[in-house]
Amino acid sequence: MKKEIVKLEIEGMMCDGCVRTVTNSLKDEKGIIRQKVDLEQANAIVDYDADLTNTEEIAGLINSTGIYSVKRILPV
Ligand SMILES: [Cu+2]
Repeated sequence: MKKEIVKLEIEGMMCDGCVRTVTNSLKDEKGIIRQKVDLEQANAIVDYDADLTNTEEIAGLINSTGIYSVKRILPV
């Protein structure tokens, strides 16, 4: 296990329901350890196991909602 943290800037979140949808897109997915989705900051901080996933895959989970899109992937 190789724990890393990434910040993803997300476009399209308008309310707590959006936060829930984004959270659910990440929760319990392969390699995701913890996710904190913030409406005000329009981002998600994700702890992940770099042995199991990567930042592109994590962004893909959010983009696959079809509603929200990741604008930037930043190291934390
Ligand atoms: Cu919403």
